[in-house]
Amino acid sequence: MTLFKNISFISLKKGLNKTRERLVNGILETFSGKAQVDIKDIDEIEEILLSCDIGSQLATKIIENARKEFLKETDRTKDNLLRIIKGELKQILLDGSFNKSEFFSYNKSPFVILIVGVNGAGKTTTIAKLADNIRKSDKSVLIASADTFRAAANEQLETWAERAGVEIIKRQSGSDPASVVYDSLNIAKSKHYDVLLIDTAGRLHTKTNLMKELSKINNVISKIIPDAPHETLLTIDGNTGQNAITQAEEFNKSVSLTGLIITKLDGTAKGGVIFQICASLKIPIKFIGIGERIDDLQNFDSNLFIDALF
Ligand SMILES: Nc1nc2c(ncn2[C@@H]2O[C@H](COP(=O)(O)OP(=O)(O)O)[C@@H](O)[C@H]2O)c(=O)[nH]1
Ligand SMILES: [Mg+2]
Repeated sequence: MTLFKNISFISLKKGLNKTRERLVNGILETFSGKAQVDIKDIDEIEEILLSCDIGSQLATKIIENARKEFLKETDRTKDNLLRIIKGELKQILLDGSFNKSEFFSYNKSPFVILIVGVNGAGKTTTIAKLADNIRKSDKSVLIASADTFRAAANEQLETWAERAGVEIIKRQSGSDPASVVYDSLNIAKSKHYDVLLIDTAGRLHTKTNLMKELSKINNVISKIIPDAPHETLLTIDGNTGQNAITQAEEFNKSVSLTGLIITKLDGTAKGGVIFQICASLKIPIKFIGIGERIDDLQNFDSNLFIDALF
């Protein structure tokens, strides 16, 4: 069953404005005033690719491939070069075949989703957005506020939960997050909620004790529901660059990640990080955040992403 599907091409396009401006307009401007692109000038777009956080390895590969392909073309206009680069970028997303527009689906009740990530990545906001989408698709959703570390976390989640119109389970700050998770799971089970979303405290992947705490939360979950969590999603700030890869690798050691959420793509020209992530990790991108409002979360779809970007 599909949990929900939320893609608006218009919002996606708008959300990717800054990256498009730098990437697409940047490439076109590099060759402005020239009727034909000189093969040797193709190297000049490397800097643009790098400034969008596409990563140096990938940038080199894209340029090499684009040059080879462009050589075979009779049409040497900048528009044709852009078409080739678009094709190269699309291929990167499609090669991560695990990314192919599989909409978020569930077959368990409660379907348990654990959200993890570093501080400020957008976990709480994303949970609210997920909750809103799930509720709108007529499924019941409960939120566990297991960020017991930050005093204001409960309040923040409450405000959001209110906006999304869903219930939340919370405890005093400072209490054991695993116990909030324990209680929430039991409530979700006994009251037959369709989905349980678990918010967690932000933690640096370099802090071993906090990473152990995540493993403990995981153990509590699987003790109550053996095959849960059904999804463990790492939230990554789209401005993170290369560090996104490190974060994913490190978190994956403590909890086995089933997917990624890349947030704040609207606020950055560095949306090229999506390509770097697809090329380096074997973890699917499930959602992207393209704004601060509750409806600014979308399912990630490779084809639509490329089309919106260009
Ligand atoms: N522009 C933009 N801001 C976002 C997005 N997602 C989250 N934020 C903002 O990022 C900040 C941190 O978000 P929060 O959910 O509290 O992060 P957490 O510490 O991981 O729970 C907040 O100001 C959010 O409004 C997004 O997709 N776009
Ligand atoms: Mg939070």
